[in-house]
Amino acid sequence: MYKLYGHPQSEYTQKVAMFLEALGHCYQFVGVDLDSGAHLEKPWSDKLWTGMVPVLDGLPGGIELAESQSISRYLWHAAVEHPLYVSDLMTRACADAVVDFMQYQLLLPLNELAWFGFWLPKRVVNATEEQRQDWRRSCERAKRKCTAYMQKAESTIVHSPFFSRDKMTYVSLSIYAGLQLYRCVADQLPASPVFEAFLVHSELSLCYQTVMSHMEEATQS
Ligand SMILES: N[C@@H](CCC(=O)N[C@@H](CS)C(=O)NCC(=O)O)C(=O)O
Repeated sequence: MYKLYGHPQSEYTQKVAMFLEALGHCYQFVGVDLDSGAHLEKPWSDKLWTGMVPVLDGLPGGIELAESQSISRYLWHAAVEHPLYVSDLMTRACADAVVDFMQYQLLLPLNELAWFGFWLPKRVVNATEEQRQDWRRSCERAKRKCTAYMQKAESTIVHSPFFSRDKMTYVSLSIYAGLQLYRCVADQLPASPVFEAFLVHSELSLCYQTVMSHMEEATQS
């Protein structure tokens, strides 16, 4: 059985959990406490060589695989019998290009905006004015980047032959969890009917809810 080391609020962990769920794998979720910094020290540091979650354990050869993109790709490529599987190398590369564009161009500033414009102000209630100014500057920078990439990302989603509104695909599964960040900061960005429609996709949202409750239950017990 697979073991997924991660954090329920980490969109990278959520993405891998969605792949495991959608592909019908049994897996045990192991919560890693990122807030205390324990993940950067032994024994966690031996397992999490990037210093980050997620990591998937239980792979052939005893490999513990890090990096959510690599894990998702591995699971996708290994799912030979599953309808999500695509054997053609060029088709895979084109789907990966869409996923990589979303991951590295849009989701990084979106993540930054969610962090400085949503999570930090909510969590750190007694922040100094100087800190708040720093956060605002980071938000402005991230907002400019997000706005520049959002239109491209929207047309990438809508026009990609690898994306479908009605069923799960490698592309839609790869970006769904990351785009949840948009929900947190939608009021700070141009309205995006494309992202909003995408986020109500019923199969994906059901899968998302299932993995979230699985991870939260495992974290509490
Ligand atoms: N490129 C990595 C990014 C993973 C990542 O940023 N994980 C965050 C949680 S969302 C983490 O573990 N942060 C801990 C830290 O930076 O100390 C991936 O795709 O897996």
